[in-house]
Amino acid sequence: MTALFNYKLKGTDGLARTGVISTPRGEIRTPAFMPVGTAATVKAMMPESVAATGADILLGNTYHLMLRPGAERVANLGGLHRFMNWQKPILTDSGGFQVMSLAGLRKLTEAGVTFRSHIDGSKHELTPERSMEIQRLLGSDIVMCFDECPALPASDKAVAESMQLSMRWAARSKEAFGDRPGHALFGIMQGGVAPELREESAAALTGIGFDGYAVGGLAVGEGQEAMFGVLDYAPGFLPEDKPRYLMGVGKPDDIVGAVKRGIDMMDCVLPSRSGRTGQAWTRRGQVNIKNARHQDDPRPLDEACSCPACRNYSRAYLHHVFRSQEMISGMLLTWHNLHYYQEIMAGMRAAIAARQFAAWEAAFHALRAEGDI
Ligand code: PRF
Ligand code: ZN
Repeated sequence: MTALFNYKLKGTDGLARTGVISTPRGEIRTPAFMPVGTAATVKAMMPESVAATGADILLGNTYHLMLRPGAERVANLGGLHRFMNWQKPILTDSGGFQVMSLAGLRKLTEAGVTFRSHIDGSKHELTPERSMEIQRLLGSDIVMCFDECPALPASDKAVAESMQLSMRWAARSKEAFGDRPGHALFGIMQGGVAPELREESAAALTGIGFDGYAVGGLAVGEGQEAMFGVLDYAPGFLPEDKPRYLMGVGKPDDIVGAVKRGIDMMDCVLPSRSGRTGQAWTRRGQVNIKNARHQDDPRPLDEACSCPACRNYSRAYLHHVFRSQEMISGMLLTWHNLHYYQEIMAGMRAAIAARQFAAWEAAFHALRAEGDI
């Protein structure tokens, strides 16, 4: 009998991997990019449109949903999938990272973290146990351990102590999660840019045993070179037969570099957030639709893109609706950006399966080097 949740590695090319995660809510083709649906919506997108871009899974946030509308309320309304009308898998982040970046007046102890809501200043507590309970109430398919992530640069001592606290929280998360067939729990590696701390963290997590493993604590100010430096060795500390998730990454070239180094899953607000601020990501790099050079341009954003923004609208129109602050501006650019990100993922999956990743990567970089013309 195959487990309700499992990962099957289908092919490799160098360190890059392609595979499939099977869940009761459907399959996740890896490498996978997860659009961010923080507040039970991928902003400016209907769920069916998100699916049309090729996304197999969304990310939701414990922190935001516990504050508004509240996890118990979502549970009473039938869970997050039903609440937001997204029936495919959902991965939820555990809240600690968002508390540290968004909440006011934080207090961190061995037990967990108390904080004030960034929305109304009300007081709340998150612990590994409460985070597991919230993610269960939401009905999350992939639950993340409750962890802590220091901003970099930080002293070696601070990074080590924070990592060790996260490992104690990982053990408590596993205990509180219990046995939930069809639902997965992922551990989160910490340890900053120190190889020995990354190795210690990976050993602690694999000792506890998880359904998948995240690389946390990156893309927090260290820069791409340092991040790739960690990704040159960190995935190698993790089991080959489980998915590896790089949290909160990133730009298209970050994603390609991460997959090249053995990462299977990623999430980032960038394609959706920048779509709402007039930034488009294309095969030829970044395009700022605000720029006056687009105002008379009848061409699409990207002539090779099959998304609705590129099939049906000119750069001149996209420029006009951005300048006029029309809602359709964020809708079209978000759709395009998410479509482009999913095209990158599909391209990498096919290239890895065909053992053509190096050629695919060279073409990816060559077109970007030409720039937007
Ligand atoms: N931990 C958790 N969520 C995260 C991160 C982390 O380290 C990051 C770091 N890039 C983004 N989101 N739980
Ligand atoms: Zn497009």
